[in-house]
Amino acid sequence: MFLRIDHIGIACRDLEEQISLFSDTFDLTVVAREVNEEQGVKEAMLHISDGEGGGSYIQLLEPLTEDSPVGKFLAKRGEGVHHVAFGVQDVTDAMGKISERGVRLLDERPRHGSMDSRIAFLHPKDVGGMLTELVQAARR
Ligand code: V0V
Ligand code: CO
Repeated sequence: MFLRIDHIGIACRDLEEQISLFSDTFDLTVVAREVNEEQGVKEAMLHISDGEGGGSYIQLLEPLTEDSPVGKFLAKRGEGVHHVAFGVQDVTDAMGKISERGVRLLDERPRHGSMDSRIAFLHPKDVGGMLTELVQAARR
């Protein structure tokens, strides 16, 4: 079902500071930046490699508000890994299959994600405590 790891999402308090840390330490390049109001984040994608159906990235996330998903996560757990996102061929298809297997979807339909992807989240309590995202990358 999964093509690759699309990205690891990392919650941070200061996006610019974290971009400097990751790009300087690991020689990574920022390939996209976006404010996603629906998800309550300001984010940056740092490219790692290219794979089947799309690339792999580190996604750095700064919350827009304290009561957004990343804002609440920072208050509860502090900075660190927030979610793991898997690349899929067809996000609607994957959502259907996964939900039939008893995992709760946090989204009823795909949402807009980074770099024009289509995304959906799975409940962390049903996936071993890991907030899981499905990503259908935009066609290149
Ligand atoms: C919360 N929990 C987590 C978690 N966030 N567990 C693992 N990883 C996380 N990131 C746990 C939390 O500790 C609670 O467990 C339980 O889930 C319920 O959490 P809560 O604090 O009561 O509830 P909320 O209101 O914080 O909601 C948590 C969920 C929410 C996961 C439902 O954050 C959500 O809907 N997330 C999906 C959207 C999202 O995260 N967007 C930002 C990334 P205990 O304490 O009861 O045991 S946007 C993005 O990635 C984009 C745009 C992209 O990739 O393109
Ligand atoms: Co993400």
